[in-house]
Amino acid sequence: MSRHLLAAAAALAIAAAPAAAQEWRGWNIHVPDYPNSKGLDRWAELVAQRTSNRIRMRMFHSAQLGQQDEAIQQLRLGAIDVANFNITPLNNLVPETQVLTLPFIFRDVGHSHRVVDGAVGDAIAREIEAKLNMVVVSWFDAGARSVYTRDRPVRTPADMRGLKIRVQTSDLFIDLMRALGANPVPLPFGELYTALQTGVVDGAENNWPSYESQRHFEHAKYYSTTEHSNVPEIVVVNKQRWDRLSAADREIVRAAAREASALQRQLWAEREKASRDKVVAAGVVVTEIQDRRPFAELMEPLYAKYAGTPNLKALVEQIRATR
Ligand code: BDP
Repeated sequence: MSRHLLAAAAALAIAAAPAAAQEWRGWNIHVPDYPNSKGLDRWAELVAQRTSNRIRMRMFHSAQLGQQDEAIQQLRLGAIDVANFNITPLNNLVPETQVLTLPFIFRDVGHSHRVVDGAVGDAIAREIEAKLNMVVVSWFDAGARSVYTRDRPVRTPADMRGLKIRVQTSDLFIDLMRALGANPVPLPFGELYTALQTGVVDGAENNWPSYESQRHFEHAKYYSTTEHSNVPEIVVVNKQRWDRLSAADREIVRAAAREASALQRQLWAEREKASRDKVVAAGVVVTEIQDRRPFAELMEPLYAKYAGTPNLKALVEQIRATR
């Protein structure tokens, strides 16, 4: 065979070979048995099956690849390929995400699903993609966030006065705590256990599963059901990774992410109850807030500050009109 023919044959062989297998790195903050971690594992499993292992996602749970703000940065740069996190840390970067974290914006869980799975979720996903170089492929649940404290229970906003309360990196959450009279302390999730233990903070706010799985209840045993915010979570893919996929592979990745999200939502509902039961059995004192109006009234000014532009106001109206 001539050299030319050999070269042509080699080129043909390369063209005919299946695309090289890819290994993606996935980030998540939670322990391996958390609903989100299990949802991500299912996603990886489905994608591997449906691409005959051409796309393998290796999920690193428990913040092994870094704390949340750093991980988001890594994802934007492409050092991490996929991730799941709640949208609060995007508030300062993509103002449209603020509307989903506003206090008491959702009527119930069903309402939040219809909003994020519908036109509002799509509009916010487009902004995230354009500004942050990541593609939203599905949404996970994170339930309602409530306040928990070390030394005494919170029954009314007056009980919050002067308390140092940990928040995520978000101006909206900083102002939310100030509106209640507390002193917000932005801290990474992974540092919170020690901060509660040593009294660097007096309390924090989160859903039942995070409160339980991070063992915060060991040092902050008063949980008050303020349920001030229902922050949805996103599942995202770095945009360069996404853009290099064929249309068929994109469909596989997206459809599998939606299926993973159905599983996560089911596991979430179960875990919320199980976590609550577990911490109550461990001696947590639950204060049921029957009337949330005094909290909601103090937070009302956040709507003007964080959803004051015509565009954000329209999103808030669209959320309220979603049935
Ligand atoms: C959890 C969210 C996670 C956040 C964490 C926090 O799932 O994305 O990082 O709260 O408060 O509920 O930092």
